[in-house]
Amino acid sequence: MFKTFAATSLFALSLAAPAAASGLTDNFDAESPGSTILNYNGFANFDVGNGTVDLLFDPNGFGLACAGSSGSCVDLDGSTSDGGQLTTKAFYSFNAGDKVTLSFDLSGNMRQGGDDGFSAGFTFQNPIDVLAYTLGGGYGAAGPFDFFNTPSIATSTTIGQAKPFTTYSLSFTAGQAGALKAFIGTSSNDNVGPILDNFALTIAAGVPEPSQWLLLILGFGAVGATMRRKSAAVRYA
Ligand SMILES: [Ca+2]
Ligand SMILES: [Ca+2]
Ligand SMILES: [Ca+2]
Repeated sequence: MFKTFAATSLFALSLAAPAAASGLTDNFDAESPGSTILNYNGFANFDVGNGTVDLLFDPNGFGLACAGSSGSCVDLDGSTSDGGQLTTKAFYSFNAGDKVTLSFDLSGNMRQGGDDGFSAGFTFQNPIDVLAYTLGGGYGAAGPFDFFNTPSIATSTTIGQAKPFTTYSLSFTAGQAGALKAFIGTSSNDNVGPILDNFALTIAAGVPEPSQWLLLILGFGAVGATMRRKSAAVRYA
């Protein structure tokens, strides 16, 4: 019996072992290099939904800059008076305790029409507990906040029309294993939206807190107790 319990514990521990960081980084520079394409929908790593977006190459005829004043970037409000949203094509897996971070560079629209709303966050394949949800960078510091059994989490705010490229970040610790897609979109509907560059989704193995280890150990104990009961039932049947 003890051997079985020890083997179960080792198996569970191996599942909890740190894994290499995963995720997606995309600076959009490989999207049709050299081209500015209105209502672009050929992204390697993103689906476009809720409206349209424009691919911008720097330099372009509109005088719009990408981050670093070179390469390509995205006007989140395309040219159909219906601002769009980029969502990762793939689901990205995470384990319980992993730290998930989404960061991106965003500038104001640099044209007219005033400030623009934008929303960024995550949708989950199945609802999970989101722990220590924290905002940083251009959002200002906020959090940590916990959300339980949630199918998605997002933060919506506005960006000033003339605000230069600023790095925004959202992060949380996963309460359970699962998979997610990350997204960012705008509520701007005048063809003149915030400009996105340097999207980065990072999933890094977390170091369990002492309280989490206690739960893990109690979990193993429960598994052992269940197995002992089962074997006793077999023994006396
Ligand atoms: Ca770029
Ligand atoms: Ca546009
Ligand atoms: Ca706008």
